[in-house]
Amino acid sequence: ERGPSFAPKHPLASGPVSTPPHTVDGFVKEFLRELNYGQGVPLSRSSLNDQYLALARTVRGYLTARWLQTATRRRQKPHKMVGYLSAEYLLGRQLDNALLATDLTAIADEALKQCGIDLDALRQAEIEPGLGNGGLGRLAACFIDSLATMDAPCVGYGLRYEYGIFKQTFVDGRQVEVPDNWLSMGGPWEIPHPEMEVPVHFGGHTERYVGEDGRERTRWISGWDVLGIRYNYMVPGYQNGVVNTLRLWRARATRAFDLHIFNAGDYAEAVRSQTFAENISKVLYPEDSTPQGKELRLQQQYFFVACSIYDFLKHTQPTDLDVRDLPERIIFQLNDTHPVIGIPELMRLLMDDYDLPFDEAWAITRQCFAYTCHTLLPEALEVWSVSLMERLLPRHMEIIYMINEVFLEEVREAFPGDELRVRRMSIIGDHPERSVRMAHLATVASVKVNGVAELHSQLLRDKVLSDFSEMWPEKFTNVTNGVTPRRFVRQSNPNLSKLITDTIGVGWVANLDRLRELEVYAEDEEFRAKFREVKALNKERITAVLKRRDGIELPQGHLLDVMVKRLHEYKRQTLKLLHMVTLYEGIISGEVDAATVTPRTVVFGAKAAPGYRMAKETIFLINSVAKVINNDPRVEGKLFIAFPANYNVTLAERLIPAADLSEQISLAGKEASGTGNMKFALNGALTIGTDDGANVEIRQLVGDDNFFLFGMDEPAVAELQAKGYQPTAYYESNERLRRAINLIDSGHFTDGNREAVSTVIGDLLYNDRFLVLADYQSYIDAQAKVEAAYADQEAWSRSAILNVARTGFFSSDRSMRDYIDRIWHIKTGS
Ligand code: GPQ
Repeated sequence: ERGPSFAPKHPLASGPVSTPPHTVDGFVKEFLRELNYGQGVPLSRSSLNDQYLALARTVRGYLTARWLQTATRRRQKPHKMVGYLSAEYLLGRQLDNALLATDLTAIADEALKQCGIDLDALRQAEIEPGLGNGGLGRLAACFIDSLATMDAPCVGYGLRYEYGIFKQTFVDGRQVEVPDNWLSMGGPWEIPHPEMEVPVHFGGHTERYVGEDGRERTRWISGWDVLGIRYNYMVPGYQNGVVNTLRLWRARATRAFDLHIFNAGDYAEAVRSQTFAENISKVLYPEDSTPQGKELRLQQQYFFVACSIYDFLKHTQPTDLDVRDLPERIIFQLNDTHPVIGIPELMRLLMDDYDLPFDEAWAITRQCFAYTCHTLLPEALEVWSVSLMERLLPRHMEIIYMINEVFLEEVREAFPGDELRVRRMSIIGDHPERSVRMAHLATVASVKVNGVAELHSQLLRDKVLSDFSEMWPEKFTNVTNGVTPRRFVRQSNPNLSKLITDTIGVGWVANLDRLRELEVYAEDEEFRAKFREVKALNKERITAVLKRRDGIELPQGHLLDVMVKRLHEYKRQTLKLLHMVTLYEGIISGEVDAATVTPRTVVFGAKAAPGYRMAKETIFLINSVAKVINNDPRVEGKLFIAFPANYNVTLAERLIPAADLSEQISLAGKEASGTGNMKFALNGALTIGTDDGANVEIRQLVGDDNFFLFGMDEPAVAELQAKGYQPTAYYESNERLRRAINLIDSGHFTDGNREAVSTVIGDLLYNDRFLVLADYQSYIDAQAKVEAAYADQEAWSRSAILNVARTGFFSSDRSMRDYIDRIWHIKTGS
C-alpha cells in the first residue's frame, strides 16, 4: 500500500501552496489555466463541455484550498468525529452550490462574460450525480451540507456508483428506464486515489487456531477479494471556509485475483472475473423502501462499510490510538439498515485483528454506532437469509450468532419466562426462512435509535420496535428531518431569497429561525404584492424549463398544484388522480359549468421502481388521464396535468419555488417524515396533507388556518383496518367517487381499452391497502376549501408568507444540532 509515507521539510509542506484569488482577473486566469493545461485547448477552440469541465475544476480549486486548510486544522487537534454511513447520497448538481459556498457566483459570472461565455449555459451542462433514490439519499446530502456549514468533523462514507438512479423516459405513456451514465462526460468534482487500496474479503470459511498465548482464536480464510478505491468529494460549508469530505468507494479487481487465471492461460476468463469484482459498485439499486434481497446488494453494503471502517482505523484516526478508546474518537451513524453489517465488521476487526475478547469488543462496538430508521412499512425492513450470509460473510454470521446469544440472555433476564418475547426480539428470525433482521441488530448495537419525525418516532416506540423500547426506553429518541436552506431556498429560489434578504438581512441563510422576522410582513400589503411577484416570476421560469426540457406548454394563470415524490402506493398518487378525474367528470357530465372551475395545473413527478408493477401501471394511468383531459375542449383549458419524465433534484429546484399547493397525501402512519413537504412550505406553497410524518409538525408550526388537513389520522386508520376495511362500501355509497372510477374503468382515458386500467382499478376496489377510497371524500372537500381560499389572493399570500416565516425549524442545521447534542456528542468549530 502506498499511503502517505514521508515527512518533507519544505515550508509549504502542509499546503495549500496558495489560495486562488477572489477577484475577477484571478478567476479568469485560473479558468484559462484549467482550460489550457487541464483540457488542453485554447479558449477559442473549446467545446461547451471543455468549458464546463474547466470551470468545475477551477471552482474545485477554490474548494481544495479550503479543504486542505480544514484538514490541517483538524489534524492539529483531533476530536471525536462522525462517520456518516449511507448507501445513498442524492447530491444534485455541484457547480452552483460550490459557487455559492465560496461566494464566487458574481465573480465567476463576470469572469466568464469576459471570456464570452454564459455561466448559465455551463450550469446546464452539468449532469447531476443521482447516487440515491429519493428522500433518504437526499437527506444524507442535506445533512453533510449542514455539518460543513456548522464546522462539524464528519466524513460521509458511501458508494461511488458508476450508474446512479436510472433516467426515466415515457414510451406510449409507460415508464422505460435508461441507464444513467453520469460520468460519461468526465467527473470534475472527484479526486480519485487509485493508490489507496482497501482489501475487502468475501466468501470462504473460518477456522480456529491457538495463538502464542494459548488462547483460541478464529481466522477467516476468504474465498475471493476485491479492492476498494477511494474517491474524495468536497463538501463545502456555506461561506465559512470549511470544506468536509464525502468519501465514496469504487470496487476494483485485485491483481492476485486474475494472475492465477492468467497463469492458467485463460485471458478472457481473467478479464471477465475483473468485471465480476467491479460489478459491486456498478449500479444503484433503484428500489426505494422495498429492498429486494439480492446478493449483489449485500455485497455493496458490506463493501462500502468495510472500506469505510478500515479507512477510519488505518488512516483517519491518530496512529497512536488504542482501540479501547474508539468510542471517544468516532460515532458511526447508520442511515437506515443498509450499513448495519458494519456492526459485525467492527466486532470482527476488534476480535480477530486487534485480539480483543468478545465481551470487550462488544462493549466497545455498542458505543460506536447509532441507528436512524426511515420507515414504518414492514416490507421495507431489511432481512438477509442466513444461508446467503453464511456463504458470503461466514465470519460475520458467526459473530451475529454470538451477539444474539448474549442479547437474548439480557432479554431473558429483563423479562423472565417470556419466551414469546425472546422470539419476537431475536436478531435471527425463522419465517419465512431463517434470516438476519437488520433493524434488530442495529437496535441492539446502537447507542441511540431515532425516527425521523415526532409521529414516526412515536410509532417506532409503540409499534415497530415496541419490545425494544420497553427494554431500553432511553435508547429511543426523535430527530425530525430537515433540508438545507442553501440549496433549497437560497440557490433554487433567488427571487424569494432576494426579497427575504432585502427585508430582514442575509443572516437567515445560516440561521433559518430568523425567517420568523418575516411574520409581521404577512400583514404588509406591499410585501404581499412583492411576494406574489416572486411566485409569478418563478412560474415563468418553470414554464420555460418545462418547455425546453419536455416540450410541455404550461397554461398560464393557474393554481399550480404539485405532487413530486417516488411513485409508491402508500403515497397515494392515485388519490390525486381521482381528484382530477372527479373535476373533469363534473365538467363533461354537464354538472359543473367549466367557466366556474378554478384553473388548476397539476404537476406530477415520480419514478417507479422498475419491478414495481402497480407503480408502473399508475404512471401509465396518470399519463393516459393527462392526455385526455389536456386535449378535451369541454374543459376550456381550466384543467391541465403535466407529468415531466425523470423528476430529479435539478427539476425539484425549479419546480418547488413555483408551486402554490403542495400535495402530501400519504395514508396516516406510513410516511416516516417526508422532506419535500418542508421544501414546499419554505418556498411559500400551502400544504394539503394528512396527519402523517412531518406534516404534523408543519401544521403545528404554520397553524391550522394555513394548512389544508384532511383524512383519517393514524388511530382512525388502525381502527378501520382492525374492523375490516371494505373499499367497495365507499364506492357504492359515494356517487362522485363511483362516477370517477367508472369513467376510468370504461376505458375513456385509454382509447376504450379497459384491460389497460384493470390492475389499478381492480386493486382500488378489492384491496386498496392504503385506504384511498376511505379518504376520498375528505380529500375532495379539502380541495374545495383550497379553491375558495385561492380565490382570495390577499389571504392566500398572507398564509403563504406565514408558511415561510414559521418553518425555519425544518433547516437541516437544526436536525444536525439535535444529532450532535443528543446522539453524537461531538464538538463543532474547533
Ligand atoms: N425513505 Cl426506508 C426513503 O427515501 N427510502 C427508503 O428506503 C426508506 C425511507 C424516506 C422516507 O420514506 C421519507 O418519509 C423520509 O422523509 C426520508 O426517507 C428521509 O428520512
